[in-house]
Amino acid sequence: MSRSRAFFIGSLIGLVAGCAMTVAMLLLASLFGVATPLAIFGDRLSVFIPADLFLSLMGRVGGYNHMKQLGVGSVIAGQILVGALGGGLFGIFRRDHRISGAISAAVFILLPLAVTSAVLWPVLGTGYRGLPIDAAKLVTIVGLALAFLLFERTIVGGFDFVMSERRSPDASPFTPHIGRRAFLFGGLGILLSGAAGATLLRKLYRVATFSYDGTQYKGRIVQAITPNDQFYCVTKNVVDPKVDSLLWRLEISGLVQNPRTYKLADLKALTPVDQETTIMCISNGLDAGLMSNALWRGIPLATLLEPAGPLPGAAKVKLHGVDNYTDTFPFEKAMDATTLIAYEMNGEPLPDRHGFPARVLVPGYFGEKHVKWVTRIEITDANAVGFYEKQGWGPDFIVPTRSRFDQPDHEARLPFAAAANGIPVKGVAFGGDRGISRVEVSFDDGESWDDATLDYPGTRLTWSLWSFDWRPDEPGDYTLVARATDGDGEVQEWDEDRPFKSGTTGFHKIVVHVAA
Ligand SMILES: Nc1nc2c(c(=O)[nH]1)N[C@H]1C(S)=C(S)[C@@H](COP(=O)(O)O)O[C@H]1N2
Ligand SMILES: [Mo]
Repeated sequence: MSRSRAFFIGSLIGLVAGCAMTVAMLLLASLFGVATPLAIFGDRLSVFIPADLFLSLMGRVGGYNHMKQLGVGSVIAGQILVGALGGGLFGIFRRDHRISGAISAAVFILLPLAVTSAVLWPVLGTGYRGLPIDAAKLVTIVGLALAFLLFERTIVGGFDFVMSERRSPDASPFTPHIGRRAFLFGGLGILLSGAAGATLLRKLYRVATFSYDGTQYKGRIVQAITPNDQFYCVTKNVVDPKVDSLLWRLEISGLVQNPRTYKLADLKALTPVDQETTIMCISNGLDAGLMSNALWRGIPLATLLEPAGPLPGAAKVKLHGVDNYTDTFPFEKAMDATTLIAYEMNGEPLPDRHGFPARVLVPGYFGEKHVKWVTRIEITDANAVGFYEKQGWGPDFIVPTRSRFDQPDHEARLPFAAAANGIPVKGVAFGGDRGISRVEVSFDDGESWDDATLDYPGTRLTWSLWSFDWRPDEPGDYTLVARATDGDGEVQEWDEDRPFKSGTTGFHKIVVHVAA
């Protein structure tokens, strides 16, 4: 058999093996929530992509959801391609050499296991059923080993099948028989794994985050408390964790005298606090709805940190989600009475997509810091950085004061006749953990201002809902601007020097046409 033919047949077998391995990974993910390279390779990679490039890539592929799909698709294509290449090289080698089981196991199981584990090391402790990080790490490695074992067995078995049963012992290995068998193996293998893979992918697609990642809450529907199923949602994941609360633990570790692990029941046995808190994503545009408010129940983080006995040098806390998401904030903020581990949202257990069984709430900071599915709180020195921080978001994560119109719509046309009865103008204003003391509205692009009514003043930790009964004197095109003042008396402003990576500042403006 020629080298090129050996390579070709080997690639075909490798292709089948790569497909089989991918199916195994999909099966592990969908049945047991095991982390596989399909999901975590993207996590590992994305921290190396600077925020600006990340945003421009995202724009080019048509949004975060498309980028995630592209990511998973590329990993699948990549690993099948590498499989085919490995099979091809194996084919050339096998043409002239006998290959023992030990060698094929070393090359096709141990080597890829070592390389993959090393490359993915920081994200191996991911588990979508909520296993503690160290256990999840072990499970991920076992999952990888199983997938590579299947790959190796398929390659070895494939070659045995294709090369077996030669008609006569001294017939040239060039027989058309090998070609037929290779064709049969390849065709059937790709068909079967393709069908299984497609079924599993469809199943995973249905539970994937594509349908809800980026959900906004804005406009006329806005109420003081956002219903759980309308609460804005942002996740880095393709498939979000669905945590089994019996497997789940919360670890307090790092620079502490007494590391401790809590079960959900332990947390619920502590005295809870109820706290209304508004959260907003750092990427929320001035007119956008990546902001919501809920009544949360949980326990102050300090009640867990104090008994742990923080050691000198404790400067930050680093939070880890079961999805390998991480973020940090100052230790001092962690000890603030309003920083909570929340397990209820508007009187119900946290919905899965909002972090069941527990998430952190750290009022005043952007949504990034409110880690969902939190499983480890590590007390660290000042150098620790989180997932989005590595991408270059920040350095400032404190929410600047802002306000938004929810009514009327931008570019709305309203009859002047109706204006006599008043045109309702409504919106929200948010001042991080400083509250809102005043909202003003301008109808002449900021020349003059009128005080709006705070219909729902909220608390220092929440947004305020405001309104104004607008009675324009004459028809015309009006530019409306809103401006909030926070609870400390600081007026909302446009900070020219603030990098977009620290969240945008400025004023929401809408144009309204009052027609004669
Ligand atoms: N574990 C984990 N926590 C996370 C995220 C995530 O992807 N994984 N996303 C963060 C981001 S970017 C935001 S804006 C908020 C959104 O919280 P919500 O979906 O409950 O509104 O969660 C933060 N916490
Ligand atoms: Mo976010």
